[in-house]
Amino acid sequence: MMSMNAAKKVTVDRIDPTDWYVGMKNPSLQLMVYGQNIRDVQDVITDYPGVKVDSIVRLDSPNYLLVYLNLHDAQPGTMTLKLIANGQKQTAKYQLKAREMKGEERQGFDISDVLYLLMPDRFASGRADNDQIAGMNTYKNDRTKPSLRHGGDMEGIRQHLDYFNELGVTALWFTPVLENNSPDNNGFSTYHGYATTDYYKVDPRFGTNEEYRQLIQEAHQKGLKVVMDMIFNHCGFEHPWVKDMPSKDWFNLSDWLKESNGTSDSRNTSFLQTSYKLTPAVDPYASEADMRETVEGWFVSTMPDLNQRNPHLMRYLIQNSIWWIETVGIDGIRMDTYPYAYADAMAQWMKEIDEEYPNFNTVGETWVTEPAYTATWQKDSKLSESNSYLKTVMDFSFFDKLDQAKHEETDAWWKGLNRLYSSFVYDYLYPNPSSVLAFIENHDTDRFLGNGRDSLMLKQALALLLTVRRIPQLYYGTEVMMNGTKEVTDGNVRKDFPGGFAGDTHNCFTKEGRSKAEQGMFNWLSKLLHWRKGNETIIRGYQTQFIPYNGIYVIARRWHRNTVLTVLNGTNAPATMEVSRYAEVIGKTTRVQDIPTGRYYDLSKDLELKPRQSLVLEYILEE
Ligand SMILES: [Ca+2]
Ligand SMILES: [Ca+2]
Repeated sequence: MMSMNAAKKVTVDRIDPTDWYVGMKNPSLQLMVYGQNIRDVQDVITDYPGVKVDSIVRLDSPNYLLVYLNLHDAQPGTMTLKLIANGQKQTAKYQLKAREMKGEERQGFDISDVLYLLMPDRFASGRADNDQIAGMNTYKNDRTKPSLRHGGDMEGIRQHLDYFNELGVTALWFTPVLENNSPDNNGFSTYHGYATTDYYKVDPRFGTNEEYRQLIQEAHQKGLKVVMDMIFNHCGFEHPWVKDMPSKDWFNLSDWLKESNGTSDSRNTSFLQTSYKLTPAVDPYASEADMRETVEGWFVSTMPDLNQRNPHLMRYLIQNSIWWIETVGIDGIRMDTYPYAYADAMAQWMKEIDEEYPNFNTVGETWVTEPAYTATWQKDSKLSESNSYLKTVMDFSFFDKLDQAKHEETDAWWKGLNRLYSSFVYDYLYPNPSSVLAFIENHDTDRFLGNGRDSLMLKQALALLLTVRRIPQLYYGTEVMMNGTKEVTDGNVRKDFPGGFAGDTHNCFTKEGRSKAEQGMFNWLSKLLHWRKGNETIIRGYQTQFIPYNGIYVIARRWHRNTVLTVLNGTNAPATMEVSRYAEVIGKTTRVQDIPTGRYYDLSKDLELKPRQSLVLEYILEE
């Protein structure tokens, strides 16, 4: 045993953030210094002009030290920090960079955009040399196994940037790209990236931080925004914080974590899994027991739940999100499992992002199927006691109602498209309905088509999604009718994009490679997407909806006299649209064009619709 007085070896092994930026509105910077016995440091000194050491915070682990700096008057350059401990002096160099642009200049995604969600592992592989990375935890690349890695990467995405332009989407959202160095065994999959093991490093199987930065830069040159998926609720079991916990309250359930001795054994009786129920977060009658289970229970036993009430941890996470904005130039954030984290801490995060980047946007994953729940999470909601500052929430109600409607005939009251009509009624609850993100499928749901290929119903869903007062989000492959359900494995709704991988004989990146049905859907959708770009009626227009009648659901968007009329026959039989019923949005208009097909229709008489037909009619209202 070493005596208490003996000088222990002190090292500086790592500092997070890896570097930082001067000229931020908030001049404060937390450095998390990791190294052997670094807690023994008595003093931190720097003579770099404009930098002051505000405070030093010691945590429970001997190997962490937090140094809070104030960079108020600092210029870009490399500063030297001197850390004095046990009569020894350690020095660390730290780079302060100039910002590429002011925070106000960063423009987030909004209703004028269409997001395209893709999984980097499953979209396209541009390099084979990153499929196996030496020194990482055990994993396999095997494209025949839906739950293992398939080798997709940043370079694969980069090589197909023109494809997104051809399709007509304007923003890309990748599922998490940060390092997930968890072993691919015991049935635990890692390709999806939701178990972060390094908040400052892109997973090397996807590429380097520099490749990510270049990909975003090239996307910007092609008019495409990039949204980064982040997770503050939990990290991966292989994160260094798990084996050497910075402080006792770094994780929820940290006692269990210690008892389990770094192994994920959920049989331990003290383990608490989240109920996956988000109602306690908005329920005025919620019990503390339920609330605790929701927020402190772990998502799964391999993803330790972070305690965002620890202000030092939250500062680390807030800085991390700012660092990625500054370093790679993302245009938005999608926050995973938003309501599973502490609401006050998340609101503080959003408030700070809003102050630094007022035109940036973040969407929180708010997986509740009633608008009355979802709306409370949107910024400035009067329904909530405290402001979340979260600008964009996800409309799972739209997804859910559509999922039910697609199996039903639209009747005279509740069923079929009536469900969508009723869901939009609740828009009065949202402070800003134009900043609500809607989708028909994503990586966590069955594909819209299930195991079928019903293109008529898919067109109805897409026609609605792309014309209503929402930020639309597509999921990769919808445009070529990719299908699948989660029944056997999530991997079946996350299949490889055809043509993205070496040896693919089916190539959906080119017209020639697509089947007739795939090309038909691609064509129809891309016409709608290109038309939607910059369309003022869709971006700013008022929305008027009509109660479904004769099985037909009609929604109008109007901006001055410009009108877009979405007409959906929600039945499996022909139906007649009685034009006079819609006189207030049709007036004396006669000849109108259906955007995705280019066909003309005559509104001077009743419209005969085919089974499940969808029309997106655009015209200038004649009064
Ligand atoms: Ca690869
Ligand atoms: Ca949590």
